[in-house]
Amino acid sequence: TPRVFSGIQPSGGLTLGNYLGAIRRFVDMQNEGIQTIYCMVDLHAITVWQDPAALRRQTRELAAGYIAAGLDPARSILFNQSQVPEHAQLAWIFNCVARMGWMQRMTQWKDKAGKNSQNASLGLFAYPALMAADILIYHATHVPVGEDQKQHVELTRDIAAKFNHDYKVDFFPMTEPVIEGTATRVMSLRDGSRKMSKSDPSDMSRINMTDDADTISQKIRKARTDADALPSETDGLKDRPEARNLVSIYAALSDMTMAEVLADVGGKQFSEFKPMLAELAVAKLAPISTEMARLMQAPEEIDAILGRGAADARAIAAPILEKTYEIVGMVRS
Ligand code: AQP
Repeated sequence: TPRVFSGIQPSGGLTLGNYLGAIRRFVDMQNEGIQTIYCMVDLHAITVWQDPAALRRQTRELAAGYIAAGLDPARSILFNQSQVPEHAQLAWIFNCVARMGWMQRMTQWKDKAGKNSQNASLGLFAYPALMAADILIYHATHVPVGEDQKQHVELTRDIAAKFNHDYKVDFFPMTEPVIEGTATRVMSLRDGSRKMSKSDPSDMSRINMTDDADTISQKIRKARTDADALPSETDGLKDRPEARNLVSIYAALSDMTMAEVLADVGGKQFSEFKPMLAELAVAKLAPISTEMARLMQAPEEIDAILGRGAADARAIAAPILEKTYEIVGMVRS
């Protein structure tokens, strides 16, 4: 039976990239009636320094974002990772299964550690092993993610396969990434070669789910573009990453294909298209940010939802961890 797991780091506010690349798929899968488990991965967030008060607020805000975007705590299990200790426990075993060379090849590690990798945390290096544990502690079969996380889901399969091989079992499943939609890789508004990211130092590079209408409009107006008019077919977006990005955001928000959007707006200048995009973005995002703000008024209710979610998650995770320990040869008494 299919079981879906995914998570987002509470390492900042939610961006339009997280929404279009991940959360919208989370909601679709919940609404298809599949068992869905969605996490705020706070243990992952601290692989780079987080101010404790900010981490708490961002975790609750991420939960509010999930719910405001359509996740229903009665139908999806919602919780923060650190309340289910089985994630970290399985991650240790996977640290002993995964190889240093596998981790060194990860593009996220290379991007985030940068040139000064001797100064990066050990946790940042081991990030993908914890992610594999997040997924496999539920025997999840499908993981909805943005394009940037594809490599980590493939590594999860490598870890599962090596574990199964080393212990001569058929225990962990080969999880499939689910990368769907027209905006699986939303790019920075300031640089069409970088993905939109919640930790980008420039706030103008991203649209936050909590931005007000004026801020959204201003960011889109100032978004970097080339000087040409929009093409009328998708072929014309080749070598125009900024134009492609804005068209794909428009397509995703309006539930159209890029070709359909270009059939409508081909020939227009950005001075005309940007206000259309701003209006659409405000119309789609304002109800979510309003609901997020309302939910944030009652943080104790959010915490109660996460507590119940964690209990439900542990009910699935604990027996899988016990079985794993037994396979590995740990004495239980
Ligand atoms: N720009 C993006 N376009 C499409 N999908 C995206 N995702 C992130 N950015 C984009 C997807 O959102 C989910 C959660 O990501 P994450 O927070 O766990 O880690 P991340 O990919 O590192 O996201 P950020 O926003 O860039 O956070 P920081 O800056 O803290 O690293 C994933 O499914 C991801 O694919």
